[in-house]
Amino acid sequence: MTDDDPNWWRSAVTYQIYIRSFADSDGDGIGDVNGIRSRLRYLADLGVDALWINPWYPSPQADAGYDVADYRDIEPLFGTLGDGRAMVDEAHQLGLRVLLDIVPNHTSDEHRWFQEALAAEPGSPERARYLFRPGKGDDADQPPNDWVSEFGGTAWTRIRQPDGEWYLHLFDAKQPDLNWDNEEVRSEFLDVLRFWFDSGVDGFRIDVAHGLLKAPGLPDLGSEFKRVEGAPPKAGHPHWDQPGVPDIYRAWREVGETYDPPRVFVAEAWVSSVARLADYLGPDCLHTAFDFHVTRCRWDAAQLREAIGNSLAAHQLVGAPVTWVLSNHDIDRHVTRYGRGPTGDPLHGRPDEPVDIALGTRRARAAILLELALPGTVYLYQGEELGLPQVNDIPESMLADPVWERSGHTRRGRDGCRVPIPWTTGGPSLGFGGAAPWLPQPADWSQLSVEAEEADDDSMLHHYRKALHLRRVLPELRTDDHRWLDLGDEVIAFTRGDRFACIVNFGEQPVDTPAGEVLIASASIDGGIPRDTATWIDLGR
Ligand code: TEU
Repeated sequence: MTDDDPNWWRSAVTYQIYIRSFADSDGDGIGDVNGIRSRLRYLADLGVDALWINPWYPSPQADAGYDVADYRDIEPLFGTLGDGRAMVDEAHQLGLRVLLDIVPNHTSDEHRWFQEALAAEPGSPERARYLFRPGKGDDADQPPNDWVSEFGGTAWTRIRQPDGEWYLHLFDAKQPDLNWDNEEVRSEFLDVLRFWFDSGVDGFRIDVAHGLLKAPGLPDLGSEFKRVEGAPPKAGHPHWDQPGVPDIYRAWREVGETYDPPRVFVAEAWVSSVARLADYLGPDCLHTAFDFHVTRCRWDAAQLREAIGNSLAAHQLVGAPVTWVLSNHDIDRHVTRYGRGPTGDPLHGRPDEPVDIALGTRRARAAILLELALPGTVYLYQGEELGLPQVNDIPESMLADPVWERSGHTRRGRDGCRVPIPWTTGGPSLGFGGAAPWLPQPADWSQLSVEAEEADDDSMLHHYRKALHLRRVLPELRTDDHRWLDLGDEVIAFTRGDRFACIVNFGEQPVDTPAGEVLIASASIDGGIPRDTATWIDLGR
């Protein structure tokens, strides 16, 4: 590894690899570990510090690998443990850290534990690893409570065994929730962490980190906590962000700290406020947690300024860096989000909603400069460096996200942000590998391919590379220092240290460019900084 700084995670830029869709080495239409290995040089050249790889464990793939059947191996579709170890070593040689994705809220129904639970009696230790309950009603044929699956429908499924118990699944029926009040579950996951840490993995992204504990007695949601599409869960929710969840991670941190260098964590926690998020963070708990409050903002100066300010303040109280994210594999790509109108679910649009892609792309170029200039750590989602938009016209017969079926075909799900990466301008899968990728790529993605963007100095790819390399060499961007500049309501502006300024104009009126050296701009700033444009200036003081 090139850099021994134990605080690397405080300002790192991490690139999210959605393994199914990144690079396919064996031509079966699904990305794999050796595909990642073949593109490590590209990632190092891009200028990122670390990689986060979505789940690669053996899995029936009912939810693209978030249904784990064995936490200590690699899915044969993706490769072997040997391939995984080689990938981690090769990444390290290029100075890239590697985070895996751990899925503690639920297993696959094909996990050995769930199979043992089905074979065992109600009340047995095998059933106690999950959340089995008798049904309601005279025939026990009603679900035990009114909880709903994130993907649609009830969160309970009745088993076919004669005892007819029901089990809880906050996601797909093939993802039974574990019982985190059970000591065996807790110690098993500590052991899984050690398994991967021992093989050199640098840390974990924690899936559904806010979901592990459920309120005692599993009370109904009622009207108060009824699920609202696109809204964060309210405080006091019976199965999200229960008190006691952060304590689970204190034990995880202790395990991470026994390694040299210490291993790190980032939580995926959808909670009611950034203050609640901060509860998961600190020197004896998790290092970082994605800040989805800012992700949820529209391209609006007031909304963004307020959310950024709240995040910085809440994280400062616990001494943790903010973790900024524009896109991931669960939400619509931000080129598309920022090209939509000002109403509707900010993260998941309707597929027929009008989108101005040119506008969204212009804003995305500005957004990355805003994000990379803030104090904290940043996650990029594969393909955002190419400016890929959401794909809204995948044929229904090809939709693979369980959301499509579980919602009774009312929500198309998340496949539109998971379409395989275009690497080349030609070839059957634009260089992804093989003839038929698992999701079809739009024909015009040839122009958004790595090859096409390499050849165009003004491309999104060159813009990202330039910004990432600048971020590396500007020491003030690795400090906590951040001061707002007041350039009017329609402008977000701040300094870092004595001479660095970031200015983003959201308003119609161009903003005067301050005296100094322009380090980078998201569009031409001759004649002032126009609307939807960001720039970094060295004020030279
Ligand atoms: O997502 C968890 C989760 O809560 C999301 O469903 C979230 O509510 C939604 O995407 C907000 O738009 C994680 C993974 O990232 C996702 O891919 C998995 O499907 C899910 O967990 C189950 O493991």
